[in-house]
Amino acid sequence: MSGKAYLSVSAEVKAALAAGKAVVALESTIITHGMPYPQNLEMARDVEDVVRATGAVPATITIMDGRLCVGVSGEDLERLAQEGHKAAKASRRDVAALLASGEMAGTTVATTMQIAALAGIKVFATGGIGGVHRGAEESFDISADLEELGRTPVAVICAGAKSILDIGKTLEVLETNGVPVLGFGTDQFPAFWARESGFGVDHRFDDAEGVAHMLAIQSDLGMGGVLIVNPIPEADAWEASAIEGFITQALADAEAKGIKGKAATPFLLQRIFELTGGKSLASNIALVKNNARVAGEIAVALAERTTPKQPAVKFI
Ligand code: PSU
Ligand code: MN
Repeated sequence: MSGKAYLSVSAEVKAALAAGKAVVALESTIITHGMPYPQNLEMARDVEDVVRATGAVPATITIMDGRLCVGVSGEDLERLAQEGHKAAKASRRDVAALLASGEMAGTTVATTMQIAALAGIKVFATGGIGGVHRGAEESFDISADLEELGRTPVAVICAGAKSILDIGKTLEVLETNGVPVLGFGTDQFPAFWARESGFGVDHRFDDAEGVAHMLAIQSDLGMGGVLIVNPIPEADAWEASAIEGFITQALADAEAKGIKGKAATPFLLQRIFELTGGKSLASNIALVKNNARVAGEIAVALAERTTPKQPAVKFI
């Protein structure tokens, strides 16, 4: 039996994949652990609409009822959003155990990539990736997202990484894992709420067609994932210095409470939400939508490269 036996792909996503149409995978840890209810549900629905507006089909990915779900119904999305932190947070190591128990889970970037690849989806939009945590030289806390990007052939569109992480070390590990980092209309690696981090990207692309061309070559070479970083829209961005104080405070609170491991990222996100009086959430939602739009455009450009619009001429 192959891993595909555990997939439940929605009729809409199945039809789009069979026809070679554009599909964009969306993760669900951002729903369960990244934002509070009901904003998480509203965000999940809006992001699907943004993908549709580009002509691509959204495929929200989750683990539920012992299945790897690709494309979830409105009802299931509601269940997941309401469950919030009570749902599991599924990293790569958790997948088999969660399929065995039937527990509901939000899938992280790593796990969403794994499931997307199994379903044949090549493009995935999220908010920010996990990375190397500050102080990782002591804690060894490096997100499984970085390893997955090295091995799984899915393009991930994000707004960079939060500066709750050590961005310099995160970029070093991405390089070690052979992950190309493409700036979408930028030379800078963005820091999630801030458009700039002081670190550069490996290569810059200014349009979706250019990215699709690169992705097609990456795929021909049989290589792994690609990270495409898309800065938060200017209107919703923060100055790095304005958010740094909240980040330092959140990190100090995590340390004082002894929060570690898989609880670290959700705790820090929640704490920054509280410290900014909820303002960080509005920016977070804006950047996810912006990534969904760019991912949709890239998926459409990729589908146009690989699927001829006219049926091929037959020689008789
Ligand atoms: N960063 C965010 N928001 C998120 C996450 C990261 O700004 O919701 C989630 C993503 O699902 C990511 C995961 O894959 O946290 C990383 O968790 P960890 O650091 O435990 O690997
Ligand atoms: Mn971790």
